Amino acid sequence: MRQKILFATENEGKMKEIRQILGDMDVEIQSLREAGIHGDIEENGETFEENAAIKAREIARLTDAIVLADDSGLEVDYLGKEPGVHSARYMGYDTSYRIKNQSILDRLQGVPEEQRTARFVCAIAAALPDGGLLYSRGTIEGIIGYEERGEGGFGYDPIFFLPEYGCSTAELTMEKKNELSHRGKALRQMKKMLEEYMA
Ligand code: ITT
Repeated sequence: MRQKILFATENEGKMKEIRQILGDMDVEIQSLREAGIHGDIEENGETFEENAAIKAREIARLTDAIVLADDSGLEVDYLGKEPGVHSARYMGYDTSYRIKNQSILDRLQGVPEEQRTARFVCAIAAALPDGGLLYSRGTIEGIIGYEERGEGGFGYDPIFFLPEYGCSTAELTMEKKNELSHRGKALRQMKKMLEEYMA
């Protein structure tokens, strides 16, 4: 039987990026929705790694599959690395990203470019059927822009600007974003570790 990987996320934006990178593995990849699992998990860890492990472990109790989870977020240096691990909860889970993004732009009003540095961070944890855990991490450095730009990606992408590319991550194709992004880097590392584990 083909090995199954369950990705413990309810974020459809993440799931699309994940499929593009892991899609060529010889495994079946399922989202929580596809597996019919609704995980209401308290992400109360203090680091991305802790939260990724909490999600992966919690869902692994419900399945025999390898369970992967991504915990990620935006660190804005001028805001003391907030929203960080609170990125999804910032101003409330259900608040639209138009409003969340505008709030960050407002809090950085008048702040010069050299102090607008920020990064996306992604930690991925894999809970293995033998009880083991694997971790990977990726980051991408950028600056907080001056307005929302682009329709691609999700979340904070429209305000995350890459000076060397002259655009926000919401203006990149998904292929290009995956090549450069925190999630792309963490997923490629994890893919290698899983291929070794399954060999
Ligand atoms: P799951 O826990 O179900 O995976 P979530 O959206 O709650 O979904 P996180 O707790 O990991 O996920 O929060 C990550 C948040 O960080 C996400 O909701 C975005 O606001 C932001 N984020 C992470 N990666 C991003 C990216 O590539 N582009 C834009 N925003 C991103």
